[in-house]
Amino acid sequence: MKPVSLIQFLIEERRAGRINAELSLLIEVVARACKRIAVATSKGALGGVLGNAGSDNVQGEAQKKLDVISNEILLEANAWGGHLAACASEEMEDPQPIPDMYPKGNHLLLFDPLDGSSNIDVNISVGTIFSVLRCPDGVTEPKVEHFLQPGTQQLAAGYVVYGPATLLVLTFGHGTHEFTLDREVGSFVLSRRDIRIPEQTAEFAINMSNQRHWEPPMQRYIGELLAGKEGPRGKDYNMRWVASMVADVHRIVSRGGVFFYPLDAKIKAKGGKLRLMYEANPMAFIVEQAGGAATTGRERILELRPTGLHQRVPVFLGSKAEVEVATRYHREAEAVQ
Ligand code: P6P
Repeated sequence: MKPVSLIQFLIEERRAGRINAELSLLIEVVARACKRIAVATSKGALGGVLGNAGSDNVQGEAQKKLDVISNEILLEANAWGGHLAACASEEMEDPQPIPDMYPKGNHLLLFDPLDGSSNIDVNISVGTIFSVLRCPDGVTEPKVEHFLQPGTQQLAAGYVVYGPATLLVLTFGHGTHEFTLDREVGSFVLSRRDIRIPEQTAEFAINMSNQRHWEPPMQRYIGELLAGKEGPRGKDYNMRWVASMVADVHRIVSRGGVFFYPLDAKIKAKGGKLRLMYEANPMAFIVEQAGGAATTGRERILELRPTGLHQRVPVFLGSKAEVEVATRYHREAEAVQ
């Protein structure tokens, strides 16, 4: 069968009336920027891009050189296109307006330019996560409050995982689709259409070193998985933890599984570890469109009403049956409190 390029896919989606020309253009620009990020990350030590940038981001985390480079690549690529009103990034405190000399569009782009970047220096897969919202009508200088829309309002969400292959996974709300970068041609080619995450799984991803800090329902749930065949679940489970959300989520999108970053005593005050607007919401949209589920352990992530651009939330996502069990345990525990 003739390969379908990302451009052809986007034209098909436009013809089907599922996206408009401006959104289609925006996705093309983001994908092109991510190809440049893929080149930068693949240079390793030869590119002089490893190690820390010597600065901290808004989260107070040490920025890697590639965090800053990736952020700049995405900002630069999207400045002149005419399809954006503003950008927001994990690496920047406030939204970045489109420079006055360029035309503005009706979309808001949020991104984590290089998620999992602590893995860069040890050559483990990292990724870019992005989310697209509509800019409210009549707003020409978007402020933080214009970005604070629930995840159900997303027009598109995607990630690019920079691994052995560079893959783009994308949804417009009509299924989740995967594109593989053909490095010789330099274009993304459709490699999986309408991905389905198996409802059942025997593989979970969580940072076990935090176990002593988890709330009781998480202790109960993970304890049951670890009990395996002899335990109440009656089967053995396997565990993976890459500590790069894009890599862990892509494994789940590819073959099923569940990913947890629960609240724990250490991070309770901050609301969680992962960020709602440019990590949890886009990943939840992608996972739900592939037949999976995504909750905070108590409520559906996509229905949360955001209160801050860099707000953190607990994340339970992946194979529906397991997310539902873990969420039920948390809701039951809450009900008896
Ligand atoms: P931990 C990377 O820093 C990140 O934001 C996600 O990509 C990843 O899932 C998580 O944090 C890893 O957290 O506790 O293992 O360092």
